[in-house]
Amino acid sequence: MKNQVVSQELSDQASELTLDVDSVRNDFPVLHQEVHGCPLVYLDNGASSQKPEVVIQKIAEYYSEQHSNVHRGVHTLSQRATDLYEEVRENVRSLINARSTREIIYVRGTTEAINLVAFSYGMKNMQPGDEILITEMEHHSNIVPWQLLCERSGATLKIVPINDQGELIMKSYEELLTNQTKIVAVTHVSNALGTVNPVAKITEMAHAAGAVVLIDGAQGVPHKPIDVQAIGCDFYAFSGHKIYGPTGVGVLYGREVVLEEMPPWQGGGDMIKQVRLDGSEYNDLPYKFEAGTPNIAGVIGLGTAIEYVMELGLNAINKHESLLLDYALTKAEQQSGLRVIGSASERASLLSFVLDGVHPHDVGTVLDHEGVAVRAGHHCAMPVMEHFGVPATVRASWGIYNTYDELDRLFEGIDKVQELFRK
Ligand code: C6P
Repeated sequence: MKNQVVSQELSDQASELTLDVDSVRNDFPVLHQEVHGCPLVYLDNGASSQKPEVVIQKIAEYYSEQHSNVHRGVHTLSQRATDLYEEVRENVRSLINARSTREIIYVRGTTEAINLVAFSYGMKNMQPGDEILITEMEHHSNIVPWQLLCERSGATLKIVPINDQGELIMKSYEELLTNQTKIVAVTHVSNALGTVNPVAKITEMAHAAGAVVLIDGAQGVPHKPIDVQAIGCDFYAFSGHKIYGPTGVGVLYGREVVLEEMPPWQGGGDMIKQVRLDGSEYNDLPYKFEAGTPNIAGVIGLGTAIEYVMELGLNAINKHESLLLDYALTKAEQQSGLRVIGSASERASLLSFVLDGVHPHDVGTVLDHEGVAVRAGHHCAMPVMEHFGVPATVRASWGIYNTYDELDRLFEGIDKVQELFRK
């Protein structure tokens, strides 16, 4: 009997770690098309992932049958829309293991989430002499809002450098972290290098120095289980469109005690309890930070996307994508004239590279003619490009529906590029 129980547990674990990729692919209509006469290989998931039929249908159903504004009407449709919209907060809470749905704020995406923190928390708490610590591997969305905050508050921006593997230099982090540091903002996973940062350790050290911590989770949430309580961070930001949900919607998680002390960022409908001409009383969390008519359809679509990935299992997704990473790295090593940019010991599901003598944009264009979609450019991470002395890289980034065969197609495409530019 005991053996039976043990083997059931093992088989549960095994099934949790297996993705039925063929079946997943069938869920995504956009994948089944040709580009330039070749079957599409979509390897630009870091920029935005594709949407499963259930998400597309949910949004169509919402607009066909349930649409109205939320929190504003006593009529049936408004109540239905409000219920659907509010139920998603629980999906998000459970996805990232927040304590309460009061800690889940709907925003337009990661960029808006970071700006909200910079201008609400930042403008209230930052003064000349205070410091904000970010890293050299940040996306522009986690650089520019802090630069703007520094300009407006007189605070100073400090940068934790990276090494040539594309890892944070933790010794420098330790040295730069002082009692003047008030905010630490760091990416969970680098979109340009794939580096996975030790965010729990970073948070623990920042808290010991008295700073609050924002984690940019844009490239974290789609690829691995996230537990904001285990990380201990004060804020965690992510975008719906990278986790198989719609564009124009995202989430800011904030610790309730921190959010409570923050002033509203934008004013308007829904974020108030009482408005008088001589002053207003603000709404409770999370509505205090949700001014105006929100992206209702987007939130509802995001809820379905979250159900979809949670059903597949984030551990299974992570395992699948790690196997593809191992495969891609082995192929990259065998490809002469290819230099991988970033070789951190902990990496997520992307390969950033340059080819000798060929501009990344040309690589991207030739690959597109082979039906392979990758991103070529600075990936909104110009300081990373500067560190590695390249103007741009080619980035192949994969997700739940990508296969070994597709990585083969990528490398066949790279062979073609090299042949073409050798002549
Ligand atoms: N990176 C990429 O191709 P938005 O645009 O708000 O959804 O996400 C911004 C953002 C913030 N942080 C990181 C680490 C990101 O990767 C992104 C988006 C895309 O890499 C588009 S530039």
